[in-house]
Amino acid sequence: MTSHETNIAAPELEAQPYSWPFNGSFAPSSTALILIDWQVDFCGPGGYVDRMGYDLSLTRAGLAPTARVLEAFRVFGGTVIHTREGHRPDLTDCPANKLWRSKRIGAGIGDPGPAGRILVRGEPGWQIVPEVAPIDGEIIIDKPGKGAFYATDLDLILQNVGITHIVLTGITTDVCVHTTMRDANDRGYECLLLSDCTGATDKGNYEAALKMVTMQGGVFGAIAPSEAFIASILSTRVSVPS
Ligand code: C5J
Repeated sequence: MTSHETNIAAPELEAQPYSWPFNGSFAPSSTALILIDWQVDFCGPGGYVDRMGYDLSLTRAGLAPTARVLEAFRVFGGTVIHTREGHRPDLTDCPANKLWRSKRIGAGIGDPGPAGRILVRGEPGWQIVPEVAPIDGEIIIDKPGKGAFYATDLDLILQNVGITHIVLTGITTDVCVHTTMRDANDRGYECLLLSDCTGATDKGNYEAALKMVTMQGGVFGAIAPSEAFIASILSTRVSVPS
């Protein structure tokens, strides 16, 4: 007996404030795992978040659980999408107010730093950290803003692939993850945020961001620990005669 990949739908899992997904199951063919901005700039030494003086252990906290989810999800066979926040080297895609604010806090976008030019595409700080690096065939979305839909082809890709369910991980919970989740929810995607696979530059903001999702019966979707998600997708693994 050997194990084979299948397109068997995974069963609903325990989540807050409702068992996710609303329609009882989710299939590999229609589910995307989105890994938001796991870049050196947001969780590595010398990057943007580090330069702003925030505690990197908060944004790195979800990295190991996310690596486990990614491994299991690759076996499940769903669509994996990575995002990267960053700007063109000439900064023509960086709004003046975003640039001004970054300089004001001592981490100017485009300024040189230990991880190269801050938040600039192609620089060491802009790279995705090795623990969750993309592999061949996975989709990468480069975005100039906080939300992954703004000024990108993410929605077009999701529609073309036939995605209806989105599972989110990434950093930071209260900024790029929330903006993306809210936008995805408005577009009708059924969203789940994995609570231990995300982090913010402030613990209170992380907790509040999770709580916000669960208000009004799940105003943006649901949250669940990665353990419950992994158990659900691994339950689809069947042994069949080779
Ligand atoms: C921020 C992000 N926090 N990836 N970006 O500026 O959340």
